[in-house]
Amino acid sequence: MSVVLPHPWNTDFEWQRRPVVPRRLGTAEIDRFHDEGWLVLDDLVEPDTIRALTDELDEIEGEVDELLRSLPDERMFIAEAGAITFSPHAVVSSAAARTVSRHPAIVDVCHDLLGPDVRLYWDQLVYKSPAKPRQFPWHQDNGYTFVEPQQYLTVWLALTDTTVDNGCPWVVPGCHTRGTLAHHYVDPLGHRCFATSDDAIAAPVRAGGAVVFSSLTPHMTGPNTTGTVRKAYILQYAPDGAEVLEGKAGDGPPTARVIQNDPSRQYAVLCNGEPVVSPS
Ligand SMILES: O=C(O)CCC(=O)C(=O)O
Repeated sequence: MSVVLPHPWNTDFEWQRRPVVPRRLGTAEIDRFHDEGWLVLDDLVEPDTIRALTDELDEIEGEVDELLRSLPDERMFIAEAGAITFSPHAVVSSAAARTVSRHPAIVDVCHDLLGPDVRLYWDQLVYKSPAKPRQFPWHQDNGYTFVEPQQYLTVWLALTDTTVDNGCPWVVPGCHTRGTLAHHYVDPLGHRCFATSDDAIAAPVRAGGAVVFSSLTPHMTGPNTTGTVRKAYILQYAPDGAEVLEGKAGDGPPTARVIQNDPSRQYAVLCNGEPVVSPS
């Protein structure tokens, strides 16, 4: 990996670790998350729940795929039919997605790794098709949209068994403590903080398990070289009060700060340490 500069808005980042009485994770797992920036959690969500979620997400993805196929080059930004499709905010239309976003095991992981007051910040399905195999390049989630606090949590929930061959995540451990790194757009693949890393670790996970990592953990997914679609549902959780910084990073300071509390999709899942059972 060549020298990677910090993102221009990342001037005084310090990794935060709060004391916690854990609900789901062991202390060794919590230590490992803070040291390395990621964990694989097997069997987080039950098979029936994954099946119900996948049925609803498949319908949403079908519409996205149809839309992409109607466009020139069958693509929009980094989404391309036959390669990789994204659909944000499934919780707005899918009851199964809303249920999973408040799944007790996931909320307990948020409690253990983020704190007592947490909102869903973002959710999206990401399906990787084998027709046009491609890498999704190395990036930090906070390299796409700059959120403060920079340190939030991504739960990459596998809907199908994911392997190196079908495009499971890879991570670089330990970089998260530097805060957000500078990213560059590589067309048509996406924003990238570096091209390769000698420290990369593959994180295969079975359906119902999740790769849980920091918004500051560099990760990528490899090409899907199998005969079937790899399906994931990504849930991102942030401390209550998190803001998106708007503006163009190279052009000076942010032009606006936008609080992330849209009640239709950025609802609280933990309030004063207690799970919130319905959107508020
Ligand atoms: O699931 C994938 O293939 C990559 C998705 C990803 O890393 C992201 O959306 O940040």
